[in-house]
Order: sequence, then structure tokens, then C-alpha cells
Amino acid sequence: MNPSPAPYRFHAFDISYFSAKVRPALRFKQLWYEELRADLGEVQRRTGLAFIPILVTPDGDTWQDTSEILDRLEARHPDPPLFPVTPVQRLAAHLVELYSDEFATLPAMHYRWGSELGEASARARFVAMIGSAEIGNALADRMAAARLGLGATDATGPAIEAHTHDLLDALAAHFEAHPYLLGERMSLADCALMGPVYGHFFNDLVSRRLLLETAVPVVGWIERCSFPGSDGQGQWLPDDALAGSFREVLAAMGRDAAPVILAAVRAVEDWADTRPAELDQLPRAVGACESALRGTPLKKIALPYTLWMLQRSLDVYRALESSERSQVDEAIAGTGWEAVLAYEPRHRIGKCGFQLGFQ
Ligand SMILES: N[C@@H](CCC(=O)N[C@@H](CS)C(=O)NCC(=O)O)C(=O)O
Repeated sequence: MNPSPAPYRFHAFDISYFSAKVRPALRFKQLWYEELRADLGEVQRRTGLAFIPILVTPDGDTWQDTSEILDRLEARHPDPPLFPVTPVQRLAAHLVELYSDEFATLPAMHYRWGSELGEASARARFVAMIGSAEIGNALADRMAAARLGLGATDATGPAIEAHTHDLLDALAAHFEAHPYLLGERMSLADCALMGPVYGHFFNDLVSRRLLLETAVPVVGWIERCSFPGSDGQGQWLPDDALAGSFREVLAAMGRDAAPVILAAVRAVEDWADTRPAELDQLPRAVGACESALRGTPLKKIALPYTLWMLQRSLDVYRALESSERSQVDEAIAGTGWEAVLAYEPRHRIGKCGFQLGFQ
């Protein structure tokens, strides 16, 4: 391939969840890129949306949505690969991505905005990041309110913390024995998990303290993912295997997240059954859905985007040969993810440009 005429331009913020998912991929693939504090006006002009990050390619195209950004980076720069090609590791990586994007926002928003110290320190960081008390505080107000919409309330706080402690214990045990989730090489799974774990947990005072006091091996993994070229990458585990300790991580994720993700998807599908026929653009949220986290009732907004993300895992699963599907089923048995892979959506969501729509 000819050398790039210009760098990728990565519009991001250090404390942004989804920026933290893409950054390790850019570094791992050793791409020429320039990271800018996101220019929100330019993001809006380029995409019509107010989501970050975006990646502007050397030839001026705009890529938005971290899942698609990682797909496109992988297609354009396949070496070194981030996406395993063997069925079990590939599916496992997608399930970690589904968990990270569609459930882990709950603990992330809880630790950032769900206590006095969390909120005050995050607010100060927003003001410093934006460089304006007025705009930084307005943004902080919006995000603090979004916490409640995502179901991270004072009532669900104890269940969210119990989930997070179990997840961090499982991750710490795994990273004591393995540098990355799938073995000795970074993957899509690590990038996705860096969203909540670096973007929020490591950046925010309350959760950073939790990490440093209870999960130092996870901090070591953050360091490796942040500078992935510097420590010599090995290989994913041979024979498409998952480490036993990684299965514990998948179970810590799946047991709690799968029912919540499925409740959201069901609510989106119920809404879609009777949606107005002429609707060409999907609303961001379509009402609320109810589920439970460790016995505590949990009510959150239902996002059509969650169905789009579920399709991403299901498409990979359904494209497998039946013998490969059996290998996946065996590998994830008992992790809580079985119900997710068995789900059969009645509706399908696609994208037109940056907008979601039913297909
Ligand atoms: N699914 C999108 C999510 C992007 C996203 O939610 N980004 C956050 C910042 S980390 C954001 O821009 N939030 C603004 C908002 O929620 O209005 C992706 O993967 O890119």
C-alpha cells in the first residue's frame, strides 16, 4: 500500500468512553493519526449527530460509530489483526463488545455521576476539558441526567457496585495470568472493554481508587492496551481456546448483562411492531424497558441501537457452520450469554449514512 498522504484525524476526548475504545486500535495498528480534542461543531457538520468520537480518514471521509470504525480499520489495515477469525474467539470478542457498549455504560455512569465526589470531580474535568464553565457545566448537567435514564439510580447503585466488584475480581484474576483477554495479543475485546474501564473507571476519582485498591492487574492491562506496541505482542491462545479465567470474565458479564440487554431489545421490537409506517428515521430512544439487576428492579431507556449491536454478534454466530456453532455453544455454556445467541429478532435495523432505520 502507498504511504498515507495525511494522518487520520481522531476527534476524541480523553475522558470519553467510546474514544477509549478506538484509541488502542489506532495505536496497536501503528497508524499515522492525529488526536484532536473533539471539535463538536465539525462533528455535527460532518455527521449530523453529536456523538464522539469520529475518525476522519486521510482522504477526508468521515467514519462514525466505534463498531464501524473498528471494522473499517481492520478491513483497511488487516495487519496486525484485531479480529480473531476462529469461531469461539471471534464470538467471545463480539460478546465483550456487546457487554461493553450496551451494558457497561451503567456502572460507568454510576461511578462518574452517582456520588457527590464523583459528580463534583467529573464536573470540574468537563469544565477544564471544554474550557468554558458555562458549556462544561451544561454538558455535565446533561450527562448527570443521562445516568438516571440508563438505569443507574440510587436504588440500583448497590447492585451495580456488586456487579462491578465481581467483574473486576474476575478481570484481575485473568490478567494475573494473561496479558490480554484472549491471550498474549490485543483484540477487539480489549479495545471494547477499554471504553468503560479506561474511559470512565480509570479517569474518574471514585472508580480509579477502586481499581488501584482492588484490581491492580487491571491497571496493568490498561497500561498495555494504552501502549500496545511497546511490549511485544504474542498470539491469541492456540486452538481457538478461551482461558478458564476469561470464561469467568464472560460469565461475570453475561449473567448480569444478558437479561438487561434482552429486555431492551424486546422493548424496541414491541415498539417496532406498531411503529408509524412512514417513519424513515429512528428515534434515539423508544420508551422505557424494565428488567432486574441482581433482584433489584431496573428501568432504563430502550435504544434501537442496542438491537443493531445485538445483530452484530448474531450475524457472526449465524454465519458459522453448525459444527462451529456447537463449539461456540460449548464454550459459552453457563456464562449467561446463551439466551442472547438464541434470540431471534423479528425486525432488522440498518444504517443509511449515519442514521439508523428499519430494513
Ligand atoms: N454507539 C456510538 C456511541 C457514541 C457515544 O455515545 N459517544 C458519547 C461520548 S463517549 C457521546 O457522544 N455522547 C453524547 C450524547 O450521548 O449525547 C459509538 O459506538 O460510537
